[in-house]
Amino acid sequence: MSDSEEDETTVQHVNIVFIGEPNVGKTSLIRRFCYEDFLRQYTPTTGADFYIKRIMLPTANPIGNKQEIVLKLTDIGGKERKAHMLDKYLFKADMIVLVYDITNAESFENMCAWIDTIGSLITSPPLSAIIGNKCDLEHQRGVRLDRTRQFVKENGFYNYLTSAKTGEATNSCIVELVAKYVGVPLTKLQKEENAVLKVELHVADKLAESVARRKAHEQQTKSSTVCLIQ
Ligand SMILES: Nc1nc2c(ncn2[C@@H]2O[C@H](COP(=O)(O)OP(=O)(O)O)[C@@H](O)[C@H]2O)c(=O)[nH]1
Ligand SMILES: [Mg+2]
Repeated sequence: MSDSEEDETTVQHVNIVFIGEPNVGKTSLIRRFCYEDFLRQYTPTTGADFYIKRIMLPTANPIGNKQEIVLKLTDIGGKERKAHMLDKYLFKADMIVLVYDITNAESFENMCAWIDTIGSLITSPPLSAIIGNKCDLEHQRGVRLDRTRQFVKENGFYNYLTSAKTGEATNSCIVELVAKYVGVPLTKLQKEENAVLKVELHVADKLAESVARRKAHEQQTKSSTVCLIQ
C-alpha cells in the first residue's frame, strides 16, 4: 500500500436538523458543540440558523483510514412547527433530533405534535433521536423517566440526556449519532480521540479566524493610511 493510500481521507456531508419547542435549548446545544460556549440569556431563533462543523471519524474499513464529516446543523426556531418553511428544512435532513427540556413536561408532550407534523411533511423520516436537555436541573425534573422510556420504545428513537450549560454529553451525543448514521461503531477510546481532534479543528478554525481578522485589520490600516496621504 502506498503512503497516499494510507493517508486517504474521505469526506462526507451530514445534515442534522434540530427541532422542538421554544426555550428547550436547541441553539445552546448547537453552540456548545460548535463553539464551546453557553449564553444565559434567551434569544428566540426565528426561522432557521445554519452551522457547519467538521469532525473526524474512523472508517468501517479495517485499514484504518479516517473520514472527515462535514456536519451541517440546522437550528429551527421553536415556532416553525406551524410555519410554512418546515418542509424545506426537513427535506434534506439525514437525521432529525427532537429536543425537550427535562424540567418542562409540556415540551416533552409536544414532541408528539412535532412527530405528527414531520410525518405529514416527509414520507420516510430519517434516523431520529430525542434529547432531554438541561440535565443539570435534574432536581427540577418535570418529565417522568418511565414516560421517556415508553416514548422511546414506541417510536424507536435514540435517547440522550444532555446539558448545554455544563457541556455534559453534548458533544459525545452528537458524535455518536453521526457515527451511527455513517455506520461506524465507536469505542470509548475513539470517542475520546475524536474529542481531541475536534478541539484541534476548533483551534484551527479560531486561528484561521484570527488570521482573517488580522488581515482585515492590516487592510483597513493600509486603506486609512492611503486616506491620510490623500
Ligand atoms: N440550566 C440550563 N439552561 C439551559 C440549558 N440549555 C439552554 N439553557 C437556557 O435555556 C434558554 C433557552 O435556550 P435556547 O438554546 O435559546 O433554546 P431554543 O429556543 O430551544 O433554541 C436560554 O436561557 C439558555 O441559557 C441547559 O442545559 N441548562
Ligand atoms: Mg433557538
